[in-house]
Amino acid sequence: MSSSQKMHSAHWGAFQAELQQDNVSITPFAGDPDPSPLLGNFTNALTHPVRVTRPMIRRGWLEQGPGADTRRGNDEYLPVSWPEAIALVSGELRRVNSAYGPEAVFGGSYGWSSAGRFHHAQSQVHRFLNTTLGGYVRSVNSYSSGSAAVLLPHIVGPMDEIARRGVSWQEISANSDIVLAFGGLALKNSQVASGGISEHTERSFMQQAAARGTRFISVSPLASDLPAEAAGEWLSIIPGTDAAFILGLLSVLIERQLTDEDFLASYCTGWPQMVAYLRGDEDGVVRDACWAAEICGVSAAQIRTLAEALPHRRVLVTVAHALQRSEHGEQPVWLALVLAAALGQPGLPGGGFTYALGALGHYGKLFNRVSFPSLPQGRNGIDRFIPVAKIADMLLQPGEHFDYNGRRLRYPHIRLVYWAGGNPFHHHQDLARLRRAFCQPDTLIVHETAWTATARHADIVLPATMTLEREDIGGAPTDRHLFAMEPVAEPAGLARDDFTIFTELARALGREQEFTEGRTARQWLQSMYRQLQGKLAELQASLPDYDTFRRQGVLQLPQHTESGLMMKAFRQDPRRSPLPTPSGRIEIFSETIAGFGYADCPGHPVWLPPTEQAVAGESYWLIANQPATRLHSQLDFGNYSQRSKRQDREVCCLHPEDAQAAGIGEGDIIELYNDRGRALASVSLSRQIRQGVIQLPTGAWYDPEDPLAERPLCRHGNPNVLTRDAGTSSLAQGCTGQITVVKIKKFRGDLPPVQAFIPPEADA
Ligand code: PGD
Repeated sequence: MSSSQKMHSAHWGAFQAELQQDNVSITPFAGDPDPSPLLGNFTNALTHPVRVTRPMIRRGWLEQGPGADTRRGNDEYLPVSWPEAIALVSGELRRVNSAYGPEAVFGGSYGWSSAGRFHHAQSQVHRFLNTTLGGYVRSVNSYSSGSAAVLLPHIVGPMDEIARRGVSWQEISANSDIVLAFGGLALKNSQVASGGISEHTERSFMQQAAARGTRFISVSPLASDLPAEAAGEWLSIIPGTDAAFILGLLSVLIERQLTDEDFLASYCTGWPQMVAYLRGDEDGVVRDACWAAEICGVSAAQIRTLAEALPHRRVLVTVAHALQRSEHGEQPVWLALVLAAALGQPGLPGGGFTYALGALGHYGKLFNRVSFPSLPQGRNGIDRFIPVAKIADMLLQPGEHFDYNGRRLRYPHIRLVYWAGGNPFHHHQDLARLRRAFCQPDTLIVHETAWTATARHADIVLPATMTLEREDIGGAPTDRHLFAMEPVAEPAGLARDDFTIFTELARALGREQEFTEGRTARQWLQSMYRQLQGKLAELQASLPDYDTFRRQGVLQLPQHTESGLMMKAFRQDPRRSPLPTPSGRIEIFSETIAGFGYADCPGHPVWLPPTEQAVAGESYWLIANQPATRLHSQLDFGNYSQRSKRQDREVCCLHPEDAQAAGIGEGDIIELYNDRGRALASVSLSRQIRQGVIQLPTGAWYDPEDPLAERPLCRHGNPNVLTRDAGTSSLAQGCTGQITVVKIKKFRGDLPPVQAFIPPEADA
C-alpha cells in the first residue's frame, strides 16, 4: 500500500482508496477473491454537487416556527451557520421535551448508514437522545426481515441462530445434495453485509458445491436470482405464492408416505394439525398438488417430481428475506421449516432449514469468537416503540391501537422526528402516504451526507460527513478481518460527523459529559479497541496495540470452526438441548401464536391469498427487489449506479411477450401505475423473468414531478411510489414492499428531466 493509499471499508467490501484531485481511485482489499463492483460508486462521490455541505433550514419552518406543514418536500432552504443550527436544534429539542416529554420524540431513525462501528449513525442518535432527553420512541425489527424476526423465535429459535449462525457454506459445499432456495441466492444480495464483508466467497462456494454434485433449485419469478456458478435449475413461480407451493410438496410427501415420521414425532409439535389442514378436515379444501398448482403457476407434475426427489437426500431448505417482505410473509418461512422437518433434515450437516442464505453476506459464514464492541446506547427511560414499518401509521394515527406479536399497543403522538443514517423515502412504501405522514410533526431533523428525498422533507438538515471523511473501525461478527478505516479526504464544505454534531448539541443542552463521557471520537475508538483486546485476552489471544493496528490497517480475529450448533445439539439430544421455543421443539403448531387469535396468522402455517392480485393481460406483479448497482439508495449518484441507468431512468425488466402485447419495445420508457402512484422506467426485455411479472429494483432516488400530488409521478423510477403500506400480519407487522400490482403503458410525450441529484433551491 503506498503512503497516499488509505485503508477503508464499506458494507460491500474493504479497499484502499487514494484521492486524486476530486476523484477517488479504489483498489479492492487484496484478500477479497471476488470484490464487489459497488466499490465503483465511491469514485465520484466525495465532491458530487448533491452533497449537503452547509446546515440548512426549511423556509416555512424558519418563518413560521414548528408545526404541521404541507409544504414539506416542496420548499426552499436557507443556509445557517453551525452555531445558529445548534441553537435552533437544541432549542427545539428542549421545547418538545419539556412540553411533551420523550414520548413525543421519534428517534427510531432506521437505516444502514455506513460501515464504521463508531460513527454508526443510528447508535449515535440513540445514545444522544437517551443521554440528553432521557429517551425516545424507538422502532423494533428491520425492513429486511421484519416478519421472520418475530416469527422464528416462536417456532424454532432466535433469527440470528437460524440465519447468521445457521448452516455454513463450508458444510453446504461438502454435504448438501439439494439446496432448495425459495427466492434464490442472488450474488447481488450476498455482496453486502452490515458492518463490512472483506471476502466475497459465495460464488466460489456455489461453484465447489455444484462441482461436487449439489443440485441448486431456485424457486422464484426471476431466473437471475440464481448465479450461473450454481449450475442450478429455475422453477418459475407466481410471486407471493410459495406457501401454496410448499403445501403442495407436503401433500405429495404425505400421500407417498415419504415424510420422516420419527423426526416429526420426536422433534416437532403440531404435525397432526398440519396434516389435518392439508387434508381439509375443517373446511373441506384438500390442499394437494393440483390445488397448489392452480395458485402458484407451477404444474402439479412439477410439484410431484420435486417432492419425490427430496426424501433420502441431504436437503437444505432456505427462504430469502424477500419472501417474508410481502403480505402474509410469515407463512412461506414457517412452511419451509415444516418442509425441512418433514424430510427429517434439521441438524444434519448441510441439511435442514437455514433462513435467508445468500440474502446478506453474513449468512452461511463462520462466526468470530469475539465481536467488536458496539457504542453503548445509554438508558432509554421510556418503553414506547413501533414495529419499524409502522412509521406512517404512527404519524397519521396518533392514539390509535394496533396489534403486534400478541400485544395491543397504541401509537404515540409524535411532535419531533430525528433521523440520521437512513432514508425513509427510499425504504418505506406508498411514498405519497409517507409524505402526508411527514407533514404531521412539528419538526423533522435529518443528518445527511446528500440531498436525499428524506433530507428534502426535513425542516433542519445538518450536513454529515461521508465514511471516506472519517477515522473509524470496520468489522462484522461474521468477518474475520477488522479494518482500521482511515479518512481519505477532508469533510465536504462544513460537514461534520454525527458524533461531533451530537456533542455540540449535548453541550448546548448541558449534557455533554453524559453523551461523550469525556472522550473524543479517537478516544472512543481506542477504548472500544481496548475492550476487544480484553475479550480476546480471556481466550488467551492477543491483538497488537492500537497504533500498530492502525498502521497495519487490518488484522485477523479468531473464528469458530463450525456453525448451526443450536440445531445440531438439539438433534443430538432434544432433552438436554431443547430449542428455545415453549415446547423445546420445532413448532409446526404454535399454541402461543394460536392464542393471539389473529386471522391473518393462525396457529399453524397456511395459505392466505393476497389482498391485491394481478389479472392476466390487464395488470402485472411488480417485484421491487434489491438493486445490483448500489446498496439500497446509497450513492445512487455514484458512477457505477449511474452507468446502469438509461435515459437517466432506472431500468425495469419485462418478458418480451408481455412487452409485445402492450406495444412496448426494448429501451422504451414506460409508466408503471396504480392507485397509489406512478413511476417512469426504461424497459429491458428478458426471458429470464416469468410472464406477467415486472422487476424494478429499489434505490432510484425519489424524484416526484409534483411533490404535492395525491398520486405522484416519480420521474426516476422509485418503485415505492407504487408499493402498499400495510403490515405482513398482526403478528409481525413487517414491511411488504417486495410485491405489488401495477399496470403499465408506454410513455409518450416529452420526457421530464430527472432532478433527484440537483440540490433544492437555497437562498444564499
Ligand atoms: P439506505 O439507502 O441504506 O436505506 O433502507 P435504508 O434507509 O437503510 O439509507 C442510508 C442513508 O444513510 C443514506 O441516505 C446515506 O446517505 C446515509 N448515510 C450514510 N452514512 C451516513 C453517516 O455516517 N451519517 C449520516 N447521518 N447518514 C449517513 C434500507 C431498507 O429498504 C432495507 S434494509 C430493506 S431490506 C428494504 N428493502 C426493500 C425492498 O426490497 N422493496 C421495497 N419496495 N422497499 C424496500 N425498502 C427497504
